[in-house]
Amino acid sequence: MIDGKKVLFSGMQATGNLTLGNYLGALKNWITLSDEYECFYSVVDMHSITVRQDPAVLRKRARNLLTLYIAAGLDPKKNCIYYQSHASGHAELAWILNCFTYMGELNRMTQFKDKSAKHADNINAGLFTYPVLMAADILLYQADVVPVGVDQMQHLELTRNIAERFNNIYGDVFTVPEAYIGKVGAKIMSLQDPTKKMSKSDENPNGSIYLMDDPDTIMRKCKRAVTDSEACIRYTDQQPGLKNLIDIYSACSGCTPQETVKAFEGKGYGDFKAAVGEAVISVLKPLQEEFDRLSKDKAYIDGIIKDNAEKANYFSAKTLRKVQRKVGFPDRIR
Ligand code: ATP
Ligand code: LTN
Repeated sequence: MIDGKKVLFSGMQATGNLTLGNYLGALKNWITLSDEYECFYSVVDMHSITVRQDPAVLRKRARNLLTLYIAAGLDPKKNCIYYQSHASGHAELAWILNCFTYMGELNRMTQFKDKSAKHADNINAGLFTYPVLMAADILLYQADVVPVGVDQMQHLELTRNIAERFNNIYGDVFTVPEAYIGKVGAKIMSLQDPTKKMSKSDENPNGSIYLMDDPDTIMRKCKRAVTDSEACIRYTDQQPGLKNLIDIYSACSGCTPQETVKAFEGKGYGDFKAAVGEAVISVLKPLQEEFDRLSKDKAYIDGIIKDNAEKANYFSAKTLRKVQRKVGFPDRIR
């Protein structure tokens, strides 16, 4: 609890350009929840270097991502929007938690398996212990709730297990966090292969709608989305491409999938795809305009970065000192 409010933590990696999946699965829920909780939204740049990065590109992307959090509607005066690498407690707590995490647990993580298959020439220890750094992110702020897409559930379960293990040994040190998964949009699929999740690292750019895509590109991608030959608008697993478009439309226009199906009853796929395109454009256009405006205001963004790094360090140090004392590190002499 901070000032009587429960705490929320979430983060995104600054790798690649954000997709509509990232927005509907995560960012959009962050905004909905931000009034209710004391929120920490991190640009997790330390996680990004588990795969090789060009330093200049990473720096640029991290700043764009931080700006995008604000452009999407998160108030940086109320929410702590900051770079993970600016709060040294993340790395310090991650080290301690590494000593409370088993190799067997990390070996089971599907994201590790996927990423090591994808980056077979660089299976580094950081990629393996990635979930422990994520646990440290969350536990450092005593987060009650963590809004993420479905793909992060396994990491969140591990975080809960580590917290409970630590608490069983040392008493109630960590809040055990809950995942928050949105009702619609928790797993947006590729427009070209609806069995795969829409991902910023997909090689086929037509599978993903990027948050910075212009209206023509968005419309073209929606119209070319893979569907089926049933020619009937239904929300079923047997029509995964169409189901995904219904999810996208519903999440963008704020209705349920059932309402969407009803609204398009008897319509052809062509009409529906165009409506999906329009719905996506109407969500992304204001976001893009705000992003352009904020990007030009260097002093404002720099101020946010500085103030929020201080705030993150202030709150994270509290937990870190407590943990250090519990495990037996000597007190500091002041
Ligand atoms: P990468 O392709 O580089 O692994 P990613 O697109 O999966 O990246 P992350 O940075 O890992 O994105 O995810 C940021 C947030 O967006 C997480 O909460 C994740 O669960 C959510 N997310 C990512 N892709 C989707 C998707 N297709 N649908 C819904 N949520 C998603
Ligand atoms: N692993 C997440 C990003 C991430 C995160 C976090 C999300 C790192 N630390 C803490 C929620 C809470 C991902 O790949 N999407």
